[in-house]
Amino acid sequence: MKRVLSVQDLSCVGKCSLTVALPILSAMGCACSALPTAVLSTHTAFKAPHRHMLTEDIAPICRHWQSARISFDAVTVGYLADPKQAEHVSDLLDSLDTFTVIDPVLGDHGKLYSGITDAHGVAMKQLCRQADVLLPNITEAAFLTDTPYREDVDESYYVGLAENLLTLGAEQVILTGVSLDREHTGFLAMGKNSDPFIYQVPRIPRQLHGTGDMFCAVFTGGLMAGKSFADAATLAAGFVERVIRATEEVTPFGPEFESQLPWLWEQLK
Ligand code: PXL
Repeated sequence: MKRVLSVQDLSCVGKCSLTVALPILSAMGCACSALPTAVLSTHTAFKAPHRHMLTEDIAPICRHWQSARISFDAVTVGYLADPKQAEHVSDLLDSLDTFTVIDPVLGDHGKLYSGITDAHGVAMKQLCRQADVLLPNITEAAFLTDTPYREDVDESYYVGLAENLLTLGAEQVILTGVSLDREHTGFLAMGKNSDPFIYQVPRIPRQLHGTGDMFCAVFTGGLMAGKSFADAATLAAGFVERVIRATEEVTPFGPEFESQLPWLWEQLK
């Protein structure tokens, strides 16, 4: 069984981060281990959550894993609660030396999430060097590459973002939230040595939290199940589309992804 480590927050209420990575990766047949970067009473779409940072726990956890010779087939990194965490996670990635997917969680829809500072962005930029696959949305890509955030753009804007992201050091980039017209959305994938690949699905005009975290988990689970890079990414886009369709009510409690887990398992047969 493939073993995946998920490094991101545990938001007690509101589906995102670990509360989606754990069930999705389990449903895809992976053993998912967790390194919570912080415990939040809710994700940041609710007002003023209580936050308990686990910044000082990352290094001792990592030391114990080293002494116990614990290793993983892949690591995914998502929301970090303060800039200092990026340094500890960087050391962790060095010591694990395994396939790494980084979703540089900073913001969405042209705005940074509450609590995310410029210093945080700078620290995240440094960390991106260690990604085999970097998985930002457009807001994050624009922030990381000092590019103005724009909507209603053409393919060249997205390709420009991906090219600039690749100069940060990652091997491959998957840019999510790529829309070539108002009726579609999807992703653009590009590697240091590969041409851009754009995949579009019908756009359902609803803004739901946590769908980027779902994309990351499904993509990683797909790769672990032996799918190609492109197939894992299109599976992730298909899953997110199904989740949005299945969600009857848009609330901060999050998208109804649970009903789609059996479909995900079916896709791996
Ligand atoms: O889904 C990204 C995310 C992760 N973690 C926390 C968040 C968000 C988005 O709002 O608030 C705590």
